[in-house]
Amino acid sequence: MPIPEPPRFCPPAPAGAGPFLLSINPADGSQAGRVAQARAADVDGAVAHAWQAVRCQPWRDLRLDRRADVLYEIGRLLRAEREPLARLQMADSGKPWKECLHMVDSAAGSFRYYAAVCETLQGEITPARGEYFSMAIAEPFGVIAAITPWNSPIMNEAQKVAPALAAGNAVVLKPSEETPQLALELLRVCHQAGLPQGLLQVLNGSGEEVGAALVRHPGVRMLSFTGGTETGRAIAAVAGQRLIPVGLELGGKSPHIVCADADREAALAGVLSGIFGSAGQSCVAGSRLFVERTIYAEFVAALAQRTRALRVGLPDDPGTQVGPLISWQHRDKVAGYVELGRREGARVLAGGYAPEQGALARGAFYMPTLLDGLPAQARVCQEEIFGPVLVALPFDGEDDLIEQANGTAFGLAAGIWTGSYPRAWRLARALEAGSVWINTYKQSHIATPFGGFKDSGIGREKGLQGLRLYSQNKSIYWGLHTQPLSLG
Ligand code: TXE
Repeated sequence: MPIPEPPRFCPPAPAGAGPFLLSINPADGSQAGRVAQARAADVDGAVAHAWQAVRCQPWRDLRLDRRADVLYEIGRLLRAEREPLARLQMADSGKPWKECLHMVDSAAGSFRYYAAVCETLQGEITPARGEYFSMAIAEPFGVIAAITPWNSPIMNEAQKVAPALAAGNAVVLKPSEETPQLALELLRVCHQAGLPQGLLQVLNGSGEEVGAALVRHPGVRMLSFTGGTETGRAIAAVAGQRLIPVGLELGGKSPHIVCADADREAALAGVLSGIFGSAGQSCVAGSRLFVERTIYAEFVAALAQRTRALRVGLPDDPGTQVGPLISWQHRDKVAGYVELGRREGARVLAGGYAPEQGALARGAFYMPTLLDGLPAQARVCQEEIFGPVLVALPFDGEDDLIEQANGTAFGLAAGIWTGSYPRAWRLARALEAGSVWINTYKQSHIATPFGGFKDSGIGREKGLQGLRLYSQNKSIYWGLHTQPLSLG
């Protein structure tokens, strides 16, 4: 049965057509673009169309090497368009140029990786207990919903769309309203690469309206969400009611640990990049610094000096190390946390203000900030700020360290700097975190699973587990009986 053209919720709106969503460049307040806005009523059509694509297209039953061909081609096209895509990304999100290039490369890498996984994935033959042949194979859910945040556009989308398609699903994708443009580009590239129409739908709209309608839609069989913990909790509650699986990548307040025997220079550089990369708008940002008390004063003084020396600048300036935050509203939230820290008794060792002079005054910038003097239970040490704010705390010995480091609701990531292998191993095993970095930080690649303990999420993206997230097992028994089945 031929399937109709997908409903056109997604292309950029012609000038003045509305309703549309504006994307504002947080570096200077200019308009980065505008896109057609979906409403809750559009969710029905998108889900129905996705099911139509699942049922009528051979995608699910396509030979896996052919499915992989399309995914490889998406990766190749993304890579070929890396500069224009990175430029759009820079305008949408305000991220510095190099980070934008990295996001596109990472998206391309996700498609390439899941093409390879798709092509090589095997089912299992299970040891039979009778006259039959038994096996376990992976099947897609059908239509899944992917909801993404603003902090890593195209990279986050690819991390969900690539494995979900590789597993044979259709995807209805709702990107963040703050960064609506890259998902549309991904859709265009997917079609250009030969992905059958309808298998990927993009709905740009608000979370409260479109996101919530998508999550509740009875045609959606699995939910994949990256974003704030409270939104994740609300989505998980709906998934619980509906008894559908959910993958959640949520927030963090990751401990970054420096032991007295660490290589000081390496640790300083690691701590700086661990928190101030992406202006702190990273779920794995090392936002709580624990330094062994014997070197605390010296280390924190050196860190404050280097924090003050960081180059905060416009995203397209090659010398920029820290760009703007995503929006002025978000900057106010970050500044509010620093004020709260001050009221709670923090010493502000670096930053603690928004620049008010020159070109930066036009953007949503906030200076890299280092606080200390707070108890580990202070709100600033417990809640995810998602900005360039680091809180430093001393520790005495491993027991004290583990108690403090594990003493939050989160469990996404942790970093350890030490010269002792046994100590690194003990700490890595004791920390409640989905990823632990030893003498490095924020390394990540598509082949290694990623996700959180505790309030940082459910399930793992990336790697082989990232494909299984979008598949359900089917066990098949094939009778080889020489005698009819008996009741006894
Ligand atoms: O995230 P939200 P926001 C954290 C960070 C940040 C806070 C809020 O601390 O300050 O979350 O950021 C959609 N049903 N992180 O407001 O609200 C929404 O439209 C369905 C951590 O941007 O979680 C967007 O597409 N969908 C983080 C996506 O969910 C809903 C990344 C994320 O939005 C919805 C971003 C609803 N009821 C923020 N409400 C990380 N872990 O990487 C919103 N959405």
